[in-house]
Amino acid sequence: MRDAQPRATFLQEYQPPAYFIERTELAFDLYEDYTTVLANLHCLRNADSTADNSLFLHGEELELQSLAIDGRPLAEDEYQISDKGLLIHRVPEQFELSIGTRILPQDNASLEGLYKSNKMFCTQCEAEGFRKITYYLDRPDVMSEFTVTIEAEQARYPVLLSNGNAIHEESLANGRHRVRWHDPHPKPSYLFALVAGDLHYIEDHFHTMGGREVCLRIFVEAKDLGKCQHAMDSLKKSMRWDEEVYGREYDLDIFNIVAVDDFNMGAMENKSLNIFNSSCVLCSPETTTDAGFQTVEAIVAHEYFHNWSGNRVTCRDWFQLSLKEGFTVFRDAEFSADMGSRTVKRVADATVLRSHQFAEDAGPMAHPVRPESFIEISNFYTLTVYEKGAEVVRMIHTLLGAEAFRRGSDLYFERHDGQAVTCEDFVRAMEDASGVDLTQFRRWYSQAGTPLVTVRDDYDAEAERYTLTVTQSCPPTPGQPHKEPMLIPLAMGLLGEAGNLPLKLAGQAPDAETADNTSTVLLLSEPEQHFVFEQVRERPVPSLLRGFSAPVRLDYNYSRAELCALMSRDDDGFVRWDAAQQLALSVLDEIQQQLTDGQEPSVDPLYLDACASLLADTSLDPALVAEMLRLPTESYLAELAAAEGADVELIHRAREALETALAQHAESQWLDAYRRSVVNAPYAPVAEQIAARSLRNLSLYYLACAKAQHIGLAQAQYAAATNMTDRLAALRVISQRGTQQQSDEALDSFYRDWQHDSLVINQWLQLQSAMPGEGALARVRSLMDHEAFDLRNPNKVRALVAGFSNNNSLQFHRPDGAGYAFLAEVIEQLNTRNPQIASRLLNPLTRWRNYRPDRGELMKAQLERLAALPDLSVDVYEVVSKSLQ
Ligand code: 0A1
Ligand code: ZN
Repeated sequence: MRDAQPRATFLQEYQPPAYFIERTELAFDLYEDYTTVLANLHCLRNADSTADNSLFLHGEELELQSLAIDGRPLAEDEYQISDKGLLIHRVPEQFELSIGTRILPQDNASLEGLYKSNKMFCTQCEAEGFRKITYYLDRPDVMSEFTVTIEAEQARYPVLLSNGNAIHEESLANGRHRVRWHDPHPKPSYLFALVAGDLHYIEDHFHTMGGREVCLRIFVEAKDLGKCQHAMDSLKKSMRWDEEVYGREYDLDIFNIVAVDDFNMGAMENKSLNIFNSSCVLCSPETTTDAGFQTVEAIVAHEYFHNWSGNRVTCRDWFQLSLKEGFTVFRDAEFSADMGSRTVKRVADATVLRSHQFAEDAGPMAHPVRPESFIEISNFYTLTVYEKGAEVVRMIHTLLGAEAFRRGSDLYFERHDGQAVTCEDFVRAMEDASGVDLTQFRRWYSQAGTPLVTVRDDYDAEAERYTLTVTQSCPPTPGQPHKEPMLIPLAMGLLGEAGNLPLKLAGQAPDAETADNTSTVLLLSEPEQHFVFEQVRERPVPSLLRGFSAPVRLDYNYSRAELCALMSRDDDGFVRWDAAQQLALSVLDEIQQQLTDGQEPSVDPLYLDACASLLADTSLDPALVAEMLRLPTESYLAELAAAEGADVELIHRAREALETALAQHAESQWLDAYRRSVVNAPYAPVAEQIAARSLRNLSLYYLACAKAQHIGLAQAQYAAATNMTDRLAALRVISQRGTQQQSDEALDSFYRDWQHDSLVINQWLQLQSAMPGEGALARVRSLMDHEAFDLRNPNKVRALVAGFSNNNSLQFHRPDGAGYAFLAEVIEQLNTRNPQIASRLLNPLTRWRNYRPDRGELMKAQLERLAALPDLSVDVYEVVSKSLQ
């Protein structure tokens, strides 16, 4: 057990800084066994502060070598050092503070601060990593103009980068060289970046709308130069899109991206020097799947968009994280929707939200989009802050309409350029620009939990009146036992026999904006409300939560026939997909009941026929068809069953039964879809091709479920594949559905072909982590000893370990608890080395209350074992202790 319990930080305790740092001059001397950092900080007392004249600077794992104010070295009794930082007892109103520190980046496995990845030096400072570089006011509301000098051995580190513009370069006599960078835009320390290495780059240019010529470079290791083009194309598209849709122009003459292999997250928006996890920037058709191409495009865009939503206007404190992340995720989602298929993107986002964010909202780590307290901020880079935060911005967009939303965004950037602000400032700008009152809406920022919207209806045939009764509630979450009603935009329509019906809401003029008047947005603000539609000539099927207009659970008692109607005929793509999902869930429920009663499962032919005709309908978008026919995952089904205690075996058996029935019932349609969706053109990551491959590869999977002999199709596809999407899809089918021998042969041959490419091998690891059968855990354990695995590399840990615990439900939840023990072992190994990754791995164990007591207790036992570790990191402590409360 830890000696002292880590303390929480509270939003309510926010105090403005007592000092500002107007200018920051840093000098780095990089060596193989240590690095020295000399910081000259030009400090100024904050005239508004009532604090005393002491100065506390954050600092961790630093060796102080010198300390002076205005050139005068401080005596030992003038300051005090702790494991959290440096306290100087008395400082003047305005002064230059010089601090010399020594750090050990080569030993830094936490990947926060300055560290080494392969042979290069790089940094990660968000959220609180800068304090591992030097003593500093490491908080986002202290913004400073940075000048950075980097000195290193020229042969090993020919490229030396930091933020802004290079203003000086010189070779030194001793084989070393020096480069100085200046960033004219004041920024908080979390946006500082430094890179030193033997890097190569591709270069391009962008003409901004204001006539500026920007030099764009992507820096990578020499072997990866051929994999940068898609990221460069994505960057240029993002820059243009931000100009066209938000009127935002880039503000420097250079924009650099660097790829590093060891990185805790996807990428980081450091001013003009974005650092990327190599998995989120490198791609080529031979090595990267369609999903990989889409990820690169989305993350390049996300980081670029942060230049305005995050950097020019940043966060006052870390409780406001969603100010930049929610808004930026909304921006990148809209960008992706514009670049590809809007409906498919919406379905993908809704799936993540429902299967993972709703679970977070219902679990022990539940927190509002703007949390009120945290122990370790790294634990709050969550789906709630990012994805639900984006949904909150999307709802503002829906409530205001596109034009007023854009006025709000313009006002926000104009009012707050160069400032560190709050979510409240964002909402106020939206209100001021639109005149829409968002008072009640603000609860989305402060209340945790997923609202439940229940809809009941009544049709009066004689009066041709259709009434919807809508109630809302929100379950209690830790620290929030009681919730107030939210303002929820519920987009909807009514489906009749011949299509969607025109809407006439009692007491309201027809909606002028929708030409055909078949869609509207109901505003839910009360615990219960009635909406009356008039001149409804037939009993309609309500088409609810169109476009997933709010991050809520929806409850309406659809019959299966009604779901089939929505699935095949509704105007809204999202509702069609959702109906298919609801139908599958209802059929799965029935199968579970049959299995529980000891019966042979029999699948409702209504469902099977609906799927078969969907598959046969060539007028539909194949990507949407594929998404509609993909069954919910076992972990999502377990979340849904949480209230009664999920039974993993039952869920697995039911899902397998449905998969087999669907495969066999529609075998000829699957075969037909497989044959007709072949792409003959050269590979391109464009919506049309991606859609075809998606349906084709799903068909291949179902065919293999239908009959063992169809493995031959997968083997043929594997042998003939010219891109990684088709190759990996075939390998997945062979490894999951083939015989042991077929599977071993294919996996071995894949390894032989791709062992030189670490990112490809990560996909191979991930695929194996999800392989079925009782040997799964032993396979994962032995892969941890494989030459291709490296515990220091977060991508490999995610692929193999998180891949197993998240995607291999049945084997992770083995009855003997060995899956849980394995995960806890890995967490223990990473606890002190890389606390952020250790803490993220805990996620599946935090759900222990969702399972039957036999499994739940075994999961809990592992959390208790971790809680008792002597050197528990703050990151792991927070998640473990909250999970056990
Ligand atoms: N701001 C980055 C995400 C990020 C957060 C923390 C990191 O290290 C702990 C790294 C990156 C983004 O939203 O892309
Ligand atoms: Zn971000």
